[in-house]
Amino acid sequence: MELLDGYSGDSMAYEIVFAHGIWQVLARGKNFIPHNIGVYGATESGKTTLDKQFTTKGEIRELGLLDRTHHDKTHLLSKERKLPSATKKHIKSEGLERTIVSSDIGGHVQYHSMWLRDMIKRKVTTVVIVVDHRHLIDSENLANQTALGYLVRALSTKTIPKGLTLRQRLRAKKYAPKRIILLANKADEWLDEDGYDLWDKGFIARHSIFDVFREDMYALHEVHIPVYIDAISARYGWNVENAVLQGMKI
Ligand SMILES: Nc1nc2c(ncn2[C@@H]2O[C@H](COP(=O)(O)OP(=O)(O)OP(=O)(O)O)[C@@H](O)[C@H]2O)c(=O)[nH]1
Ligand SMILES: [Mg+2]
Repeated sequence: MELLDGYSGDSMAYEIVFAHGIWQVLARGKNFIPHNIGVYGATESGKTTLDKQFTTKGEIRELGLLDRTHHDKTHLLSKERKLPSATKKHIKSEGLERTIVSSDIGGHVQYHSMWLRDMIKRKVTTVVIVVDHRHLIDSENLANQTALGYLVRALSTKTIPKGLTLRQRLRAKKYAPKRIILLANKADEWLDEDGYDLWDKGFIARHSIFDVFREDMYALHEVHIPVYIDAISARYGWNVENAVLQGMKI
């Protein structure tokens, strides 16, 4: 049957299928464009465990004292530390997928300025901050708040860390990540049934684990950086890829 001048129904259907195929290849191709993400947080919050989970899915062995992440000085007399190289990982969940590029930096206080250097050098667009529940166990343990507070102050005041080239310093003045994803890790330890109900309904941000971070989250909104909040268990691979992929949508 002739539908339009020179077009048979068959050839039109063929072209639609062909165009759809190309569209699908292009759409899927976008998922393989590398996104620079930066993963930061206090020591022992679970950043290396998360890095391992991104790399090879499944239960990650318990990491001990010798597994804490440390960085050598650039040379003997220097105060500066060598940044580790970033690696590519492909993450997928519920029809979403992305290729992310991240490095694993330690959380001890002496490494905090490396977070900024890493962010600016690699032009990180998504900052993932990993916290855990230590402040719920001991309200005097402020390590999570110190880590988030450091980043929030640095981003609000456009702090320029040492160890950047002139070009990177100029870039640093305009730099801001597009979004922050705040992940409360070790959910297998602190998320009870009521907490799970909150999470299931999409209201995990109301959980008391996030209360100590609220002022800092509002400060980020003031400088127009949106914050996505979620709970994960990096060790057991619960909600890890989904949380990051959902966070990357804001
Ligand atoms: N229960 C539980 N433990 C976890 C989870 N994620 C990490 N851990 C444990 O938390 C401890 C710290 O994990 P790491 O991944 O080494 O922490 P880190 O943030 O890399 O620490 P630094 O390298 O010092 O910055 C280890 O004993 C991990 O096994 C989790 O989801 N659940
Ligand atoms: Mg580590």
